[in-house]
Amino acid sequence: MPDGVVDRAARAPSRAPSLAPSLAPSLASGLRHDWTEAEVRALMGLPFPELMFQAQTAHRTHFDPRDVQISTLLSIKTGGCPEDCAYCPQSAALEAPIKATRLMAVDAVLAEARAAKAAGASRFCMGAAWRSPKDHDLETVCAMVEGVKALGMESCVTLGMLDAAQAGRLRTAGLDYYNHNLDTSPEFYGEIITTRTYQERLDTLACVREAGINVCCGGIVGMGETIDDQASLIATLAALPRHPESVPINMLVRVANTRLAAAEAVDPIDFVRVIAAARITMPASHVRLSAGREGMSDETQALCFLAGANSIFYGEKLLTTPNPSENRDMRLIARLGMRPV
Ligand code: SAM
Ligand code: DTB
Ligand code: SF4
Repeated sequence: MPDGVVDRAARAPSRAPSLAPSLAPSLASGLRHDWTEAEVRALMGLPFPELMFQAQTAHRTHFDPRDVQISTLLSIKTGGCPEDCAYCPQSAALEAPIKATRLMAVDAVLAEARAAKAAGASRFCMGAAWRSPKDHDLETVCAMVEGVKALGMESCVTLGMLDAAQAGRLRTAGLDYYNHNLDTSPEFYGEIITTRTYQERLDTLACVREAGINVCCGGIVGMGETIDDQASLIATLAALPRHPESVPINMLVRVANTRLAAAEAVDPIDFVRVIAAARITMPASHVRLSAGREGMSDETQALCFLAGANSIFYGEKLLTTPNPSENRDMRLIARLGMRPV
């Protein structure tokens, strides 16, 4: 076994997560919800040309392969988070935590949204470093959602765990997407986060779904997980009662001070394989090439698009870490003969 690869057999077995029984798989869509980890693992092990062929075939059945959906992120409440996610620079558990800020004012957020729209973004995503939102903060976020909608942009928020009433409140405000990631496989999850369970994540996703909000849910590659874990994450996402409309695949940004600051770098080709597996198993979903692009070559990003990624985070900052400049992204999209949507 190569250095840095964790032996799953050596880990304690974890409880299989259960899905909300009220949400029956939608068979009418023709999409599969019964992908097994072994099947996804086999896909990821295909010769690269065959994997790319299957991914492109799946992509073209649902999308124009020239289109790249453009979302801009803003951290509306940074740092001081009570959770212990090993990858995250916003956890208060870090030895040298970043400075925590208060929730931004609505006007300041809308000024950023206007600038993002002018730069070419169609969706504005607002992130808060919370375990879950407090009611009075949720009201402020609802005002932000209403303001973003009034600009003619799609809205997305990621605020941590939600209950049914909170999800309903966001829906009433007009929220289009809620981002809440599974992050990794159920088996590896305990190595990364101890303050929130996998089942709690699935419960939040079920509340978002039942409220009628589109689901944005994906994970991170490069946290020391095995290829089996990567396949298990994709199989778990594809086994949700409805596929997330948006599937962000993040390459770990190794931030100083975090527990994963010294994680081994991901082989870009292996990363492309995960993108392709997401595309093949969730063919009607937008697959977002998310965090980690700043450290990627244009050629790696081009391979991700060929593997079926059709969305990016756009703008010079993600939440707290750098992202490629808008000029670099627009140059790349133009160079590939693709188009922002
Ligand atoms: N606090 C909320 C939560 O975790 O539910 C929302 C914000 S949180 C920063 C959103 C997602 O960003 C995480 O679930 C994780 O997948 C991703 N993320 C955070 N830090 C990252 C990093 N260093 N590299 C890659 N992805 C990261
Ligand atoms: C997602 O999957 N990736 C975004 C978004 N959803 C909220 C966040 C990436 C954060 C990267 C680290 C940072 O900038 O703090
Ligand atoms: Fe908090 Fe979200 Fe970061 Fe976890 S990922 S520490 S919940 S901000």
